[in-house]
Amino acid sequence: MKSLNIVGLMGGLVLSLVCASQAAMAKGKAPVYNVVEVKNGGTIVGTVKFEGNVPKAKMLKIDKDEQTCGHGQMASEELVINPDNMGVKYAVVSLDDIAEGKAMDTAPVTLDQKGCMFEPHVVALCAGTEVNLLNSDNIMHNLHSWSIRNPAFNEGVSGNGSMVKKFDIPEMVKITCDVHKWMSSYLVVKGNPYFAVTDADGKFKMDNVPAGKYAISVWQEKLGKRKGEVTVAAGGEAVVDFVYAKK
Ligand SMILES: [Cu+2]
Repeated sequence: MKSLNIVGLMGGLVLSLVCASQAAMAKGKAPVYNVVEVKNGGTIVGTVKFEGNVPKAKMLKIDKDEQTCGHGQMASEELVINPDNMGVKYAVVSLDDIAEGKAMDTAPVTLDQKGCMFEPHVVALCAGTEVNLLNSDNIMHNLHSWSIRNPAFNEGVSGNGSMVKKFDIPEMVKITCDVHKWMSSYLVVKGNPYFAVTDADGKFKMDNVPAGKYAISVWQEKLGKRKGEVTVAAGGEAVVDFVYAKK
């Protein structure tokens, strides 16, 4: 899984992507990020797509609290590919090495437990953001954070209850419900505000990016990480299309 496809050019912007293997990726700490006034920033738009036959969705076996959770099976959201355009949903695209730019958005975000699934399946947020962890069901759920850098927790949450947790350190945090083993989600905590989660068509957008050349990467829980580069012109729009190619 090495190849990374390119990419369109728009507005005279030069854009290139490089290949990188997962093994070669350094796992260093997030660099220091400085907030500055961004004048005439650019935009990065693009898609994350899958190449090859769309795999059948993994089915989750529902065997508990069936009155609320439903009977039988539900499709896992660990890999959601749109068969119409091959877009990959819930991939996180980010500029992890950017040194300065727009302010961090730390408005609270929400992760719900609804119908015995986490909603949404992936939430990306700036470090320092509070997460409203909701239970919209009328049964007990649990919130188990598999965090290492942020304080871990493993707490029950009663029917229609909620709790608030703050994540101060960049980290990828898997969240599970230990009552219902099929339930999982990811909170992706970032050290700068330049990230986006792809939509159901695999599309993403980042705005107010200072002109410059940046490393850009995408992560998806089943497909892994891919790296590229992007050059953003002042006031311009750069297009980056990631493709998870067949092995
Ligand atoms: Cu649960």
